[in-house]
Amino acid sequence: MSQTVEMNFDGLIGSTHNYAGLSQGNLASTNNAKLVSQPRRAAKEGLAKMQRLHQLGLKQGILIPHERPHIPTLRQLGFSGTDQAIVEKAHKSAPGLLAMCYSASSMWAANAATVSPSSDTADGRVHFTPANLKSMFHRSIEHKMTGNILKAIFNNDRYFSHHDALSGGVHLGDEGAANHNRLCNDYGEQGVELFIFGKHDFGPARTSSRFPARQSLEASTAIARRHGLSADKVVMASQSSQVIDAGGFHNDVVSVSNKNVLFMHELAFTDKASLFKEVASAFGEQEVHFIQVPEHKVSLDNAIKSYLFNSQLVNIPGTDGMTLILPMESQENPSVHSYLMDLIEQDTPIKHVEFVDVRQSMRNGGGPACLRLRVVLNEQERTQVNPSFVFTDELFLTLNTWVDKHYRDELCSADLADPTLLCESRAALDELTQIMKLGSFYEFQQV
Ligand code: SUG
Repeated sequence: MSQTVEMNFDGLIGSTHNYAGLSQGNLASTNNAKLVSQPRRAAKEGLAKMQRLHQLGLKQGILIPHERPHIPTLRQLGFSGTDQAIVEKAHKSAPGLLAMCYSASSMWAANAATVSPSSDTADGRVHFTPANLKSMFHRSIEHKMTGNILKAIFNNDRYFSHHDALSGGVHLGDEGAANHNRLCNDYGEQGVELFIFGKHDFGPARTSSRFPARQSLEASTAIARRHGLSADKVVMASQSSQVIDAGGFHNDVVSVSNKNVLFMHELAFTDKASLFKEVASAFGEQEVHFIQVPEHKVSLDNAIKSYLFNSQLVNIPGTDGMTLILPMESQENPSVHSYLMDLIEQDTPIKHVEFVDVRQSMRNGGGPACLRLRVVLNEQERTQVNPSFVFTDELFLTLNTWVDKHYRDELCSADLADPTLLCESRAALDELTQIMKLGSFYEFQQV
């Protein structure tokens, strides 16, 4: 039995979780703009998902929320005075900007970074590139803190290599692991890294463009290069414009992989035939399974509404076959549910389904897979992971109590004007750094 496993690091949902309608092309985000959010419930749903996967015997970790509202961004954009005064002034003159600085969007850990396991990289270290997330302002302010968190968790240069987010002006948009799948026979063996892009920076423009494409080919190529991946083990595939224009703003809304399985909607990629050929050739002798969901069984529309593919495809220890961990919305969608019931009876590696409730995140377009960052680690590398970020039953209880103490039941857009929300958010994070034994980690603690 291989001792190399996939560890999932989930984003702990921050206390300012709200619906601001910030992401054009993400239908849930725009359709639910200004809805009243429930931060306490959101954080507890996220913790319950982590606890479930932990109970199932999977290795689970946690990423901490970023400080929000992010006052340094507002200061940089010309607001001055006390932190409370800045919130009040920004609310009056630039409420949209304030909402962006309040977003708890770092919860979607699949967008935190691209990670290449040590068995794929030239120097035998695990490589991390935080995503620059430059296509959405509210997300573009995440990468520095994300990098700091990853360095705090994987704090040993001998095993881990941390890159800065890609720069490149308006070019090189990178959204991290949400557009990255890895196929392998066994986690510990060299795998094929599949990067999916929605646009060319320095090539032909997209022909149709109802919604923006976020990931560029040039960004994906740069990451493959910096991570030292072998050229014959990298596949670049184009996400179909039809998917992006239907609301599939990241590839993890239309495909998910685990080991030698790629589970996907039949319309997910621009050129499926080439993709299959390239992956099979990079994969070598071994078998690779492409499980395609046909449009006549589950329409793209239903796939995007239900987040069928934004699921975690996992191997649960002691269970034969793979398990799909799906959002409740997939259980409630008749065509998706009936497809799933049929799927597990077929001759494919997917044998089980399980549904989790992450509705608060779903309303902003974030399903189970968005909430997690996959990090493949061998036994030695796991000994180097900062234990504060490893999920345990005890941490589950501690964080539930912490959420109960600090999070509001509800938040509406008018609440963002209330400077006491800033104080509450900081009090929560201050205590969190004590729980996680991080010292003065956040910028507000360092002034
Ligand atoms: O970037 N939503 C996120 C959802 C990210 C989902 N991640 C993956 N598919 N991997 C986004 O669009 C909405 C925030 C708001 O509207 O308040 C938001 O940022």
